[in-house]
Order: sequence, then structure tokens, then C-alpha cells
Amino acid sequence: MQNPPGEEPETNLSVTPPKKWAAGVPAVVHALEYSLEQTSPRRTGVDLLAMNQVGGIDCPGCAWADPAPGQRHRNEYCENGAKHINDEATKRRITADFFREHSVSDLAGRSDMWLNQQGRLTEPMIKRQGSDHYEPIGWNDALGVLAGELTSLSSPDEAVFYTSGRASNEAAFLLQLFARAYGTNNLPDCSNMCHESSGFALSETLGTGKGTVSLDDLHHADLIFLVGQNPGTNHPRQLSALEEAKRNGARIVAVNPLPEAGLRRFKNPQKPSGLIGRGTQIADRFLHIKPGGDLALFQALNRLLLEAEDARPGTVLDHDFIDAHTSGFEEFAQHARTVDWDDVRAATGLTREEIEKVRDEVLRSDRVVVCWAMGITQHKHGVPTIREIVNFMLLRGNLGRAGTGVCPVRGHSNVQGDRTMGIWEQMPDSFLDALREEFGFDPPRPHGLDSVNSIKAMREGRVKVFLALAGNFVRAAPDSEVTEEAMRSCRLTAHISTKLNRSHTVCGDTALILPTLGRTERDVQADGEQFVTVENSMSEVHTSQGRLEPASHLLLSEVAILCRLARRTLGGKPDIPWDRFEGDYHTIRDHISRIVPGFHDFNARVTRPGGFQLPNPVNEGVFNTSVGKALFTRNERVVPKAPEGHLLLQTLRSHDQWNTIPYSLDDRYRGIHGSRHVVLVNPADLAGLGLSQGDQVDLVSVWADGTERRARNFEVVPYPAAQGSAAAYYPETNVLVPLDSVADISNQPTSKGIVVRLEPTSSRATTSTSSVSPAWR
Ligand SMILES: Nc1nc2c(c(=O)[nH]1)N[C@H]1C(S)=C(S)[C@@H](COP(=O)(O)OP(=O)(O)OC[C@H]3O[C@@H](n4cnc5c(=O)[nH]c(N)nc54)[C@H](O)[C@@H]3O)O[C@H]1N2
Ligand SMILES: Nc1nc2c(c(=O)[nH]1)N[C@H]1C(S)=C(S)[C@@H](COP(=O)(O)OP(=O)(O)OC[C@H]3O[C@@H](n4cnc5c(=O)[nH]c(N)nc54)[C@H](O)[C@@H]3O)O[C@H]1N2
Ligand code: SF4
Ligand SMILES: [Mo]
Repeated sequence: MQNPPGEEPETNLSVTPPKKWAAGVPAVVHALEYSLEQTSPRRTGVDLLAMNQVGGIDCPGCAWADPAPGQRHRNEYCENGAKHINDEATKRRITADFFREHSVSDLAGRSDMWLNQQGRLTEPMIKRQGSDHYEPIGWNDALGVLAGELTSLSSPDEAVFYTSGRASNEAAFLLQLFARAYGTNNLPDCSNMCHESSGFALSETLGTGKGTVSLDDLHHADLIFLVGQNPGTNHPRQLSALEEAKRNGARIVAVNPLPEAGLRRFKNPQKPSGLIGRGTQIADRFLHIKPGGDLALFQALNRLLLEAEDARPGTVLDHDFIDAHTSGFEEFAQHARTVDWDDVRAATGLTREEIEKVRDEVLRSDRVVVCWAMGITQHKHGVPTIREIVNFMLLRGNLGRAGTGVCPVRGHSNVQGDRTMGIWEQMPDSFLDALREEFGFDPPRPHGLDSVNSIKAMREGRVKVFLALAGNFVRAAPDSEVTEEAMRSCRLTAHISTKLNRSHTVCGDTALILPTLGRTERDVQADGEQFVTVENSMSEVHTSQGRLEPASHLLLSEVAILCRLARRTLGGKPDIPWDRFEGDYHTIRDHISRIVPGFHDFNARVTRPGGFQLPNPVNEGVFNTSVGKALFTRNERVVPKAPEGHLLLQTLRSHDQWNTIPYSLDDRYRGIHGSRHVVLVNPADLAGLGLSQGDQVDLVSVWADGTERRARNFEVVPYPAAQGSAAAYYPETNVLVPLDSVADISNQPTSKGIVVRLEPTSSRATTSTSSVSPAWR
């Protein structure tokens, strides 16, 4: 039996015990293996030493912050950063011959991994209506086709402009400027599927959508929570910060349905002791929580803190802070006292004693930081969960002081910067007013379409043109079959990309591939060599400058593509100096400095070593909420439940993938080798379901409207997942997430917490052979 298109047909699973530590010698060796295979050693060496250094290349991986300039290591990167950069710097090339050989239908049957491994895109290509092949096209003609479609639409709202978080600030700013000058706020982005819940919850309660901590705060916290986050795999250098915090005496509480390797021990590859020693223990306490139980956990902790205050008045809560800076305490407290311990137990799977021990940790700690990521945001109740975390922080004034704060750990290297630059379908009037002042046109005011609503609009024929600045929309989005049908119903789909992916193969009547420079490459324009800028998870803005020769002389920079497209489409109205923008990126930054708060003297400040940090109002005691104070909120209780015989599935990343792109079929830290078609389930659940290790199952999700969705041929792996839960890899399981299954308020797809049943596959997959050893010892 074949796996569906986009997925590896051949698998050969073997399972070893999950690792109990992350990032030591094997991590480094593994990255080098990947580099040597994809690039020449010389090229690799040049790239890696420039990575995350002052004046060098910002790692195109995650958004973790760099240490202060004087404190950086010679090798300031992790295994994954090395893999990401080498994936871009590969020597392999996709030329016109490749597309002559492979039809679009052929490519649509290939796996994500295969498509990515074909190398860098080198020249613009078009698939014309009725044809099944991409063919070469000149830049002028390609942009002419796109501009022609855009100008022929009956309304600008019939186009959407998607952005993925690897785009630079300059490119992101230009894309939103172009879209708004053209007449639409349809600016969906990967953030709609990532930290949207964080943005909504934090803006409402604290008046800023961004995290409030710096690396220094983490280093000096007494207690750090890691909730719904897998730093060993997804933010490896966070482990160095946690190691430093522990050296300074911090304690760490990890909350996760999986005992991830990076939450246990860290062997620092940048230190001699990291190579041979036992490493640093990361979590002092591990809460093996049920998926979606975090809201109940923080509600329980908040109740315990209120009761501790009752027992010893004046010693637990920060009354000065609450009185001066918050609103809604009484209503919140009244509600919090009604938390029911049976509900908490049912929602979290944790005992009251376990939670009381965490309360004691909190009471011993003057400075607390809470970090979170997709394990929180991608639930239906992601927004209330984050609000409840904010309640928890407000109670003891753990905001705005050194060593305290909230830390939504961002994914893509510049996802936060793209938002700052205006990539959002709901930018506030203050930003739109500033655009009007600066450029003299009236940006549209009605909110545009986010990712989920874009798919709905495409499906219903309301959107006809899709342009993506980076990313792999059809694989990142939920409900894969629905999304693919929506993309195929467009008149034109176009992608500004570095590498081939499935979104190029699931296309509209006409499709364009617009190949672009990557971060690693020199970007030379009319006024000389350019750099771009990015913002990390801690709101630090700095430069990134590529050093390699471009993969092809036909590549244009993202900025150049957008400027030329804008000129062709808008024909000089409004009067925006696109030519000057293309020739010299300083001119773009000049405009940004007058539009985006915190960016004054942008060009001067960003070229200082380490760049500059954007101010966070919370750290200045300012809460720009509806009432001018931080808000306590009352959040309804949620006890996530799967019906009898079902499990709550989370879709997550392996150690060897970058979002929609698997680099290999292995997940070393979890002990999975040779296949991604696995489902990790607690042995007790397996026993209850009459399943055992190595069984082949289909994952069947059941949605409220009675429809079912199926992901075929997964091999069962017993794993220490919290009882009642299951885990399987994204994007293979996106097919299971209904388009309507979104988080309340944020409209973010619920990629965690999907109700599924495991149905034995009728005939065993003939392509799969297993040599399975127990995963859990
Ligand atoms: N190597 C690598 N690095 C990456 C990426 C990548 O694909 N590969 N992607 C980048 C991007 S865009 C992002 S957004 C980040 C994502 O970073 P993460 O959020 O760490 O990514 P996920 O793999 O989705 O893992 C979610 C974690 O939350 C846990 N979890 C799931 N459900 C729950 C729950 O209900 N409660 C709690 N407490 N925990 C839960 C899972 O077990 C897992 O450990 O990583 C970035 N970095
Ligand atoms: N089920 C499920 N779905 C999820 C998630 C999940 O946890 N579970 N996570 C969600 C999250 S957090 C995110 S962020 C999204 C990710 O969604 P996306 O950001 O859309 O996906 P990526 O896989 O990061 O995109 C990879 C592609 O980006 C292009 N690219 C890479 N570098 C560059 C560059 O420098 N310039 C340009 N122009 N293109 C470039 C390449 O062509 C590459 O193929 O997926 C979301 N979807
Ligand atoms: S932690 Fe993130 S930013 Fe740092 S080197 Fe690794 S992937 Fe790159
Ligand atoms: Mo993300």
C-alpha cells in the first residue's frame, strides 16, 4: 500500500529507546554529515563561522536570540542551524531540464523530502493553463503575467499575499506596502498557524503581542517554566541559556505530555565538558500533563496561590503591583477559588500533590519566567490558556522586573519581525495612518483574510490569485485535501521561493515559480552590496548579510522581485519609489524608521554591533490595554476529553525536519529511525485498544459535523506519551485537522488535541518492514 502523495513510499522503521539528553557530540557529527552531503566542506566552513556573528548571517532556523556581541562563541550555532544553512547552501540545482523531465503531476506524487533534495531553484518558471509542465520564462514576462492577473481582478480582495517567517524585514515591509497600495489587507502568514493565540492573549491582557523577556532575564530567573515546548529539537540554543540560568541557581519546571530529551539533560557541544560529561540536568520537575490540560494546571496553581495568601496574608501576592498595574483582580479571584480538583485531575492527569509541589517552587521564587510554544497555542483553548498564564504572572508581579516575564518562543527566524513590519491582516489604524502619512495613499481599512479564511475564500471562488513570499502553504495549512483543492481552484498561484516544495506542484490554472536569493547569498544591487534586517524572539533587531555567490545568476532578491512586481502592477500610483528601494535597501529602512514605532534612526542603530532592542512597554510599566492596566481574566474551565476508544493526537516536529520539510526519516532523540509514518502511544492505551507495537493503523479524526478524515498506514510505537494522547508528525497528519477546527478568538488551526481513533489498516503495508525494539525502558 502506498502512502499518499507528498510522503515517503518506502519506510523501514526501527525503534530505539528515546534519548535522555540533547545536543552533544552526535548532534555535531550529525549536522556535519548532512552538510558534507549537501555542500562542499569549504563552503560549509565559510557559512557556519559567519552564522549568528556580528556582521554575519542570521541563522535561517528558529528565532532564538544571540548572546551579547562580546559573549558569542566562535561557533554560535546549533546542529539544526547548521542543517538549515546547508540545506540552503546545497550545490544541487534545479534547471529547466528538470522540469522538462518531470511533469507537474509527476512532481505532485513526490515526497516533501525528495522535492527539497533536488536542490536550489535557479530560474523563473511558468506552468501555463492546460499544460502539465513548468517551462522557463524571463523575469519581465513572469512579472507581467502576475501583474496582468492582479490588474484584471474585479476587486483587490480577490488576491491573497502569504508570508512565511523567513522573509527579511525589508521584504516583508515591501510586501505589505504593495498589497495595501494595491488595495487589500489579505496578508495571511505562517504566524496565523503558529503564535496567533499568543498575540491575541497577550495584546488583550498586557497590551503587547510580544514576549517581555531578554536572554538576561532568563539567565537571572529563579524559576523557569517550559510549557508545551521542545527546546532540544526546536530551539536548541535555548538550552545554553537554560544551562546558564541553572548555573545561576534557577530551577526549571517542564510541562509536557512527552518526556522530550532536551527537557532532561543538556550536553553543551560548545564546551569541552559537554563532549564527555554527563551534561546539565534541565528540568528539576517534570509534569507529565495530558494534552490541553495546561489551562487547568495554571488555574489550579492560581487557586493555590490565592489560598496561600489567605493562610499568610501579605506574604504571597504582590499587592502593590496588583493595585497599581492591574484591573479585574476581584472577579478573577472569585472565579479562581471555584476551581474543582476533580476537573483539574481529569484535565491534567496530575495529582494535587504534584501541583502543590510546583506551588512551593513558585513561593520560593522571586523571579519567574514562563516560556511556551505550539503545545499551548495550537489548542482550541490556546488563548484562554495564555490568559491564565498571564493571571499567574500578575499575581506575584512577575512582569516588568529583571529576571521575570512571559516568553512565547517564536518559530521562524523573522516571524516576529514580519509582524512588526505590518504583515497582518488586522494591522491597527495607527499603523495604517502612518502608511498614509508617509506614502500619501489611503490603505484599505477592513480586515483581510488570515490563513484559514484565505483557504475558505479560495475554495468558494472569492480569491483567484495566491502569491507567497516564502513558505509551503499547502503543507503548512490544515485539512490538506481541502487546502489543495482550494489552491487548484485559483486562476494563478505564484511562489517566491528558494527550494522546490509541494506548493509549487499543487497549483492554479497558471503557476509561477519566482526563484530568489537565500540569506546565505550576496545581494548586490545598483547601489552596491546590501544587507537585510531581522528581529528575533526577544525583539532584538540586527543585520544579516550573505557571503556566498548566488546559486544562479538568474536569481533576484525578494526585495527586487517585489519592487518590480509593484511597478508593473501599480503603474506608478500611488507614487512610491520602488526603483530606489530596489537599488538601496537603506531607503526602505528610512521609511520604516518613520512608520514603525521603535525604529527611529533605524539605519544607524541597526549597524551597531548586535543591533538594537525594541522597547517593550510592559517593561516600562505601561500596559496599552483597553483600560490602560494589565487585565486579570476569568477563563472558563476546559476538560479536554476524547470519547471512549479515542485519543487526543498532537502533530509535532521531528528532530530532523524544518517545518514542512523533513531532512531525513529519523528522529534521533525520540528513537525513531527510518520512517515518519509512526504514531506514538502510551503502552497502557495500546493495551486498552488491543493494539501492540508494530501494528499498522490508519489515524481517523472525527469532527463535530460527523465527517471523518483519514491518514493511512502508521506504525504503532509504544512511547511514554501521557495517557489518552498520541503524537505523530506534521505535515503528514495535517490531513486530519478540519479547516473549521480552530482556536477560539485567534482562528489558529488546532494542530494539537485532535480527537482520533486508531483503525487497523486492512492489509499490512507491503513496503514497510520493521525491526522494533521497545521504545520505553
Ligand atoms: N528543528 C526544527 N526547529 C524548529 C522548527 C522545525 O520544524 N524544526 N520549527 C520552528 C517553528 S516555525 C516553530 S513554531 C517552533 C515550534 O517549536 P515547538 O512548539 O517546540 O514545536 P512542536 O514540535 O510543535 O512541539 C510542541 C511541544 O509541545 C508539546 N505539547 C503538545 N501538546 C501539549 C499540551 O497540550 N501541553 C503541553 N504542556 N505540551 C504539549 C509536545 O509534546 C512538544 O514537545 O520551532 C521552530 N524550530
Ligand atoms: N499540523 C500542523 N501544522 C502546522 C504546524 C504544526 O505544528 N502542526 N505548525 C505550523 C507552524 S508553527 C508554522 S510556522 C507553519 C510553517 O509554514 P511555512 O512557513 O509556510 O513552511 P516552511 O516549511 O517553513 O516553508 C519552507 C519553504 O520556504 C521556502 N524558503 C526557505 N527559505 C526561504 C527564503 O529565504 N526566501 C524565500 N522566499 N523562500 C524561502 C522554501 O521554498 C521552502 O520549501 O506550519 C504550521 N502548520
Ligand atoms: S537555536 Fe535556532 S537560531 Fe540558534 S543556531 Fe539553532 S536553529 Fe539557528
Ligand atoms: Mo511556527
